[in-house]
Amino acid sequence: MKPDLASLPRRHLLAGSASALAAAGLATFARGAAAQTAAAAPKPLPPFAGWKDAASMIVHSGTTIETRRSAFGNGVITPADQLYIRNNLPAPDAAIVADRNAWEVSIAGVKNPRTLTLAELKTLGVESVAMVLQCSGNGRGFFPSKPSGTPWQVGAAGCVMWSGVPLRWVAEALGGVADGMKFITGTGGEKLPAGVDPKSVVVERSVPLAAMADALLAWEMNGAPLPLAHGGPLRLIVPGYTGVNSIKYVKQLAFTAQETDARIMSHGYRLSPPGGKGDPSQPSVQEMGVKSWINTPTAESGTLKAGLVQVLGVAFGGLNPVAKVEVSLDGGKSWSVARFVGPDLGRYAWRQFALATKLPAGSFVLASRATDSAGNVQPEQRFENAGGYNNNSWADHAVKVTVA
Ligand SMILES: Nc1nc2c(c(=O)[nH]1)N[C@H]1C(S)=C(S)[C@@H](COP(=O)(O)O)O[C@H]1N2
Ligand SMILES: [Mo]
Repeated sequence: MKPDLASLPRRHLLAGSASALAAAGLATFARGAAAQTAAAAPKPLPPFAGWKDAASMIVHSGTTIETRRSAFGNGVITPADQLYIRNNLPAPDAAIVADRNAWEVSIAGVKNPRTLTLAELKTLGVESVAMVLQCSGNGRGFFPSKPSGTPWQVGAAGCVMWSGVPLRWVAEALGGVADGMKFITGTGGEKLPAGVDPKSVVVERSVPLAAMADALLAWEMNGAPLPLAHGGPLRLIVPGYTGVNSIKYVKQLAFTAQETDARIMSHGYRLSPPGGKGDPSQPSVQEMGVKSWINTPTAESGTLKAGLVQVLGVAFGGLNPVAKVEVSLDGGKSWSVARFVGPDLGRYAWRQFALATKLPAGSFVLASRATDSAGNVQPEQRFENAGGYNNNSWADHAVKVTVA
């Protein structure tokens, strides 16, 4: 059946931004969207991210900006101007992207350690990988315990096409990884505040050496030079791992025998029990788990018109490709397999999914549940932890909609 345009819910016909809706005089829609913002009056974008599409973003702070749930489109790749930003430290001065090719990264823990410019890196080769970049705390906003940290909903994530040189080619060009090295340790190029122990603030993370298989030193994002806000001129990309491991403005890349003792590694991003504090004895937040969520319709969609509805969302598996997505229209009592939409950009990318259904008048709790290729199923409940990390609960990501 070909849908009749006149019978389609209005969200298909209008830009979904609060400002566009307000301009169109649809106050009820705009109120729903405004309720999603952290504060009553939306905060402006900070200057270094002023080029973002303001209507698509929720500005939590000058260094934490998320994509609105209603702003995710149906193409696989998240446009740069809608991608979230998370900075632990103020971003470096824009001067570092004035002469990109002159950026230097020191490579250590190889047989022939040395410093390479971006121009030199570019001579070693190029590859592209589509990867979900997701903050470890994405979904923290759904923890009833209200852990400290940004209360991200779904939008501290995006699917990005990164281009750069595979890390293994860089290592090979420098004689190979030195003996006994077990980790890849990347260091961010921010200027550190004076008068504090650098280890307490530096953005420096270690991932297991196995992550080298698909890691890149990337200078392009979605086919354009990497913006400063996303780590330009050069960024370490670690597919399948949470965002914190993809070090922006990377100035040192070291193969190391131990994990870094930087605080962001030793105490930050640890799965500690509720009420506790992170310490090195607890598991580190590293590989991403299987996860999905619905982006259309959502609570922001307002009252839907009874009839044909397309339930749309995204699903990914972390280190494994996503194999299946099921959608429930009754809060998880029964499930139907959704269809994948668009091209498969590989195991680290997300898949868009769609389930066409007809909804009668009433209230519905829509949920999605993904399964990866290894058979891991997105859990109903979040794993409780003090930091509010790794929330892949399908129940937390369910949406209530009203149909009239
Ligand atoms: N140098 C550096 N790299 C960094 C960070 C940072 O503050 N500095 N933040 C990390 C975190 S916590 C996340 S979630 C991602 C965010 O990437 P984005 O801002 O490009 O979305 O970058 C990671 N890499
Ligand atoms: Mo993050």
